[in-house]
Amino acid sequence: MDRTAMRVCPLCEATCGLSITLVDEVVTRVRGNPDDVFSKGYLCPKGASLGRFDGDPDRLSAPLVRRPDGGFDEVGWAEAFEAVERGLRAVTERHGRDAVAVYMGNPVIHTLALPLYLLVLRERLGTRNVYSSTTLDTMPKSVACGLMYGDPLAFTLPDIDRTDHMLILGANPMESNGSLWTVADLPGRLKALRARGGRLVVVDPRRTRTADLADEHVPVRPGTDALLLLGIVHTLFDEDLATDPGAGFAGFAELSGHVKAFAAEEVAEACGVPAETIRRLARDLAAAPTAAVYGRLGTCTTEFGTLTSWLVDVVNIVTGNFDRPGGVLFGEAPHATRRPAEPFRTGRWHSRVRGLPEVNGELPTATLADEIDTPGEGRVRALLCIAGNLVLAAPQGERLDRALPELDFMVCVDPYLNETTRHASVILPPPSAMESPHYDVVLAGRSVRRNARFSSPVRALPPGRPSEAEILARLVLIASGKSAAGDPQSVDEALIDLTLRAATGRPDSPLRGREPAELKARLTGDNALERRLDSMLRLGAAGDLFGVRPDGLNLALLKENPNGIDLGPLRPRRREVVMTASGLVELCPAGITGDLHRLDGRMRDLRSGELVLISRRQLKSVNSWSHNIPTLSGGTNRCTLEISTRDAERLGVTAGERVRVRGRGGEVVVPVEPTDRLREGVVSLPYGWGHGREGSRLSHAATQPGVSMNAVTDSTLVDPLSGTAVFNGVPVRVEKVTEGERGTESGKADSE
Ligand SMILES: Nc1nc2c(c(=O)[nH]1)N[C@H]1C(S)=C(S)[C@@H](COP(=O)(O)OP(=O)(O)OC[C@H]3O[C@@H](n4cnc5c(=O)[nH]c(N)nc54)[C@H](O)[C@@H]3O)O[C@H]1N2
Ligand SMILES: Nc1nc2c(c(=O)[nH]1)N[C@H]1C(S)=C(S)[C@@H](COP(=O)(O)OP(=O)(O)OC[C@H]3O[C@@H](n4cnc5c(=O)[nH]c(N)nc54)[C@H](O)[C@@H]3O)O[C@H]1N2
Ligand code: SF4
Ligand SMILES: [Mo]
Repeated sequence: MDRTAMRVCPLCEATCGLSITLVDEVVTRVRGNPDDVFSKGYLCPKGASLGRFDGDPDRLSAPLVRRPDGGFDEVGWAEAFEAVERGLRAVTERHGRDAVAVYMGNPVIHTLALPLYLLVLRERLGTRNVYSSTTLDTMPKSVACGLMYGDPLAFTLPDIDRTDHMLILGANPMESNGSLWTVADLPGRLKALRARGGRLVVVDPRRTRTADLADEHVPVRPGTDALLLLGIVHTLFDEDLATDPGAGFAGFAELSGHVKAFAAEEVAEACGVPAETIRRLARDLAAAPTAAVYGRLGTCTTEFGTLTSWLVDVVNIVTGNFDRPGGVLFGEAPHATRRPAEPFRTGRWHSRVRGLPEVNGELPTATLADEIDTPGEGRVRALLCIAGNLVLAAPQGERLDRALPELDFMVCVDPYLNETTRHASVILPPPSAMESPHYDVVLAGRSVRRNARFSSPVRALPPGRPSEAEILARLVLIASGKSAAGDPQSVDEALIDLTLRAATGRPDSPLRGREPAELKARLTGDNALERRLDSMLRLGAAGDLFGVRPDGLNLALLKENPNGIDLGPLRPRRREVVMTASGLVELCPAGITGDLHRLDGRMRDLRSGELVLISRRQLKSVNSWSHNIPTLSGGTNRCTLEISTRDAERLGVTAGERVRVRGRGGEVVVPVEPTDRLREGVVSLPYGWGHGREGSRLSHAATQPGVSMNAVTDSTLVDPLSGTAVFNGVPVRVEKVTEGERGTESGKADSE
């Protein structure tokens, strides 16, 4: 029987609404849903292949438990949870709670269940060893927002539909579809900006597809954007173009002092960008009626990630484009409630081996291998890896590949037996996205338009198969010292009670004095998780407050509107958002400006002639876990080292010939692809390859394994303020592989 269902795509941050056709419960077709209030029919090749992800025969359908001889047995769910309970308990009893580490990967933000349970899971585990892909990605921006606005999650989003001028640094939204910025059809919206006479400028060492679309492409030297932005701020002051943001802001006068040493003429050589260009970029920003500056991975995952993220918003502020339509605006999730103000600070504890500071309750993933393979008191003995592929994603992943087998116990919540999960003691596979309800708990707050969309499961769960929510709830039970066989819904029930008691108890609450039990009885949803979502929606910024605001949101209303509900454009709301100790936007937090001397030192010490490696993302890849989907691999989606034509000539290599790329973390052998898209001195590898490892079960990916970029990266290189790994601007040596040497693509890690 044919039927069609609506579901929001879980594959990237654009959150496109999809229309999914099923024949006899098999997904046969995926199209953009033209009636979706947010994405209006847009989809990309990955979304169109969602049915292939769903039907991938390599997806695990039952839990796997490691046998003493090293192989895996398929077991029943009860048995798998018992194994987890035993394994984790043995480690905490012998070594204490900090001996259990948890790592949370990128797909967390693309599910409903994971963000809603991970906070409690972390709390119940009671460990300081919390790691996530955030320190491989967005943490510099969080530190900047935490120190400037008091909230590490108060991200500023370019108002793409209303701006006159966009300056993009280190992002390639034409292929990534945007990040820390939920915008469906970003390619179309960037084109619309140009069509209405707006200007697009892209700063990137590589001429990307986004740069192709731009009015101007500035091929900066990798890792020097902070200098370029300082040159811009200096110009704004120097040419009297900087706008004092006035009341509500601290540090404007101080700012001009901090940028003194960074005149465009001073930074030009280090950035590889002429001073006149830097000055013009500043003048253009100041002259535009509205403008928005945006930086992403190429600015975050560099040695100066936090400084750069800070400067992006500094430029937005001093050009008068902060918190205003056409400039940058804070996101606003409909379910969000204002969080209690406690001053943001980092370094409340430090990592054992390298002494790196905690940020937002997490330690840097770049130091997880140290914590596992360095003997001594406090060593990590067990790992819960949830939706993460550490071996391919973390810097110097090959060292983790060697360290993970040293653990006493490792649990993975993951649909695949892949490069990382092959080291697990137990793998708990979540069901397909098609069998999971969806609401974008995290991404709704990063969306360019306020909207609320709920997707019911497209297809029912197979009998006996636990939802991802149930898997997580049972892990929470185990972490709470209870039996995994207990009632998983009790976890949600307890959280609902807590929320409702708080909401009815606060003196300023519109629900003050109401009975929590009465409110609880009004919640709807097919299970406890859905009822918990209903409570969040009702109490949130756009909620119905259990009838106090009758036109507000609740889950039942979202279910009646499968195309979603649009709540309008973003609005200026600095006064609601900012919760620094001073109550002001801090333009010059000491925790950030204190790092300027390090940058100043680097500016004077840039070695030219050294090749540096940057990462690239491919339109048809989803990080490390989509290469098993035949429709998304092959063609242009290959693992090659891009190198500038001049550098290729110098090394005497031509297209397809193999080179050895050697970094501090190790080396790989990979075919080259000479291109005029790259700045001289820069080479680029795609991230997420390196499949075909013994013990993994990714049959198609193994036919085109590629090499892992993170076999080359260096885990000791981090942005010290946020602990974020450096994936862009990694020093490497490249040499032609001589005849007679093994010519196959391969990765090898240095033995340390
Ligand atoms: N060299 C280099 N390294 C990088 C980057 C780079 O640009 N260059 N980028 C970094 C960035 S931005 C990120 S976000 C990280 C990503 O780091 P990770 O999140 O660790 O890696 P992913 O490749 O996204 O792997 C996701 C894992 O989740 C599983 N998965 C998929 N869907 C689900 C689901 O619904 N539930 C569960 N439980 N599991 C699921 C997949 O099978 C896979 O094992 O990598 C970082 N690493
Ligand atoms: N198709 C596809 N889409 C994705 C993903 C995917 O794997 N595939 N992954 C998702 C994830 S997890 C994320 S975090 C986002 C990332 O989203 P983006 O940040 O938009 O994606 P990237 O391709 O990593 O873009 C980084 C850009 O920075 C450039 N760059 C490198 N070094 C520097 C530098 O020093 N300075 C400057 N100015 N530029 C530099 C690179 O050339 C590259 O073009 O994409 C998401 N969307
Ligand atoms: S752009 Fe992102 S959300 Fe939209 S269809 Fe493609 S992968 Fe899915
Ligand atoms: Mo990411």
